Amino acid sequence: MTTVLLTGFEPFGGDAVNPSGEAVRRVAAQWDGPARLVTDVLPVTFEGAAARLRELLAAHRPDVVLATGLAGGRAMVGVERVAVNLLDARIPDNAGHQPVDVPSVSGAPAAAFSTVPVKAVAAAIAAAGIPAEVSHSAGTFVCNHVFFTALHDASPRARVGFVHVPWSSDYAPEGQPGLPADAIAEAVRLAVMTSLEPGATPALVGGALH
Ligand code: PCA
Repeated sequence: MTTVLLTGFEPFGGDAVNPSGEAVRRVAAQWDGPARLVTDVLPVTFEGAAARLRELLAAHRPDVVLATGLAGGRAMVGVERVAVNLLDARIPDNAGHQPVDVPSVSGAPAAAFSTVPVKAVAAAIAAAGIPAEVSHSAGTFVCNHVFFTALHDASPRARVGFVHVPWSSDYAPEGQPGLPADAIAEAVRLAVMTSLEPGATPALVGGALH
């Protein structure tokens, strides 16, 4: 049977909740999809998150790995296209570590592309009425580290993707964009379902001018 590993993150940066972790819990509670779903909520620490991810990959040998995290300030769900081999932390992680300009995985290439069909995933989420886009930067913090680690360490036959979500409306700071928590969970569920479908990413017009 096909196995999906779906992860979110614990809160960080002073937030009370992390909508990615909440969404993963909701998807797990309601899951009736066509695959075995393994979920976990990762610590927002460079060392701890990567170590936990590697444990999960070894224990479950997933066919699809979809990691999710919060991108506070974004208005849309962002289906990340590329992970860079770089840690450059603007704030300390939850263990107080703040790596600056070091590789995510020493000796690995500079970057790696998502292996889920990113345009199909963004289109499926948008078709459900939830704002979504393909994003070309997952940042240089713990999310990008987990994404790069997953692409590097998962089985070569696995599909690996990362989805950044906005703050949930209930917890968005004053004046900041947010989406309802149920819409975020539905976006994550649709990302899993679309990643399970066979086929390459469709050549939909997209891209970014800047
Ligand atoms: N967002 C952070 C780390 C954890 C999370 O949810 C990031 O984008 O790197």
